[in-house]
Amino acid sequence: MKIGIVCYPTFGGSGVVATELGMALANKGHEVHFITSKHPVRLGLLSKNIHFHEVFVEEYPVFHYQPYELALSTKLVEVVSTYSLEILHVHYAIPHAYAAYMAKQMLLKRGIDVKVVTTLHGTDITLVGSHPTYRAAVEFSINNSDFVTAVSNDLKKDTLRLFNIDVPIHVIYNFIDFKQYPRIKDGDCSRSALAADNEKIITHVSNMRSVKRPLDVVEVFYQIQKEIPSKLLLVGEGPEIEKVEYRVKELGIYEKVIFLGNSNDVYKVLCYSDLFILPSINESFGLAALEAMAANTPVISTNTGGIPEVNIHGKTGFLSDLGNVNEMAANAIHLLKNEKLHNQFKENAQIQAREFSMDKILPLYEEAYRSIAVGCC
Ligand code: GMT
Repeated sequence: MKIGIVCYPTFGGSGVVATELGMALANKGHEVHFITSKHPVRLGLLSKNIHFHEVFVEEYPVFHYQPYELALSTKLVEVVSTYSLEILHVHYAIPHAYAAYMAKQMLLKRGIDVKVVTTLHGTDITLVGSHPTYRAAVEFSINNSDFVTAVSNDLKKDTLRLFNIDVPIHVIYNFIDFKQYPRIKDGDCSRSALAADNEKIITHVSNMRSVKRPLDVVEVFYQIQKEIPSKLLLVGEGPEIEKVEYRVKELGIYEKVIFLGNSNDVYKVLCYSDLFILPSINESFGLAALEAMAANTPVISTNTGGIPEVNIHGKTGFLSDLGNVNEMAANAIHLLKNEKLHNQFKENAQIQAREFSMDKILPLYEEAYRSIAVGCC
């Protein structure tokens, strides 16, 4: 099939999922066109089936805000008609689903019926989308998509609670490409560069926004390192990082915390890790936790949003109420001190992650595309 993918090209989970999905579809022989404001960070172009189209917004002094949606919908019209795309798969409702709707209407006037698939990722519903500033437009774009997916049952529930939705929402979980993980085992995992043999490595990966509660990560680690020699690896950049640095210095643990910034090699970092911490206020899914589990890393997390659909309490990690850093630390220490239990959790984590392997999830998207394609059924 010929598929257009629209997403945020940055390090956010929705962009990562969209990019991995597009690359996997291209590997299966589909023609995939990425239509984004910048080259997506995880996108490799080494496939004859992958095309990239940049959405360019002309700066003009009259505009207080540059009209990205207009530029995007114009670009969508151009790409769909030039390459005869059958499907536009937009990730993140704002403004992508809205721009796709506009493009669809313009294309219909030209006799072209492109089908729009909207995937809801979380913050587009729970944090931003339901705000009165955007609510009507988000609701309208969801209701006028040809196929709507949400990345967890919890996000589907939130969407139905926050909006008046009159179309079915199909849950298609996020996925992981296990082909990336064997590479680690081929001798790439030299943890000695980061920690001594007797030290445990605790990891947190996020965009360091307040919804991720990176300060809770520091509080949990502070308690862990008092009991167990350990290092904390922080991967990602974002607005909370300065506060995190300040707190780490204040607690006198600066030499035990390694700030790695943004990374494309998350899977390498995860192969060093003994434990992953995800104390978020909310996660529609928690892709970072899944990536950790795929690399045999148990997860200490909150029990919010869709996280319990991924991280299983007492099996692949432990879940606690939001902000209960004492319990999170106690669970982490319990696991790290008990080698047999820790090894069991590591194994369980990988087994559970395999439920979300790309081989299982990709056909669900292909099935969705086929079910709405023009001429289908
Ligand atoms: O979590 C973020 O800050 C980024 C955000 C995004 O849209 O890129 O992530 C959301 O989508 C991910 C991929 O589907 C999910 O794994 C994250 O849980 C979700 N984030 C939230 O719900 C806060």
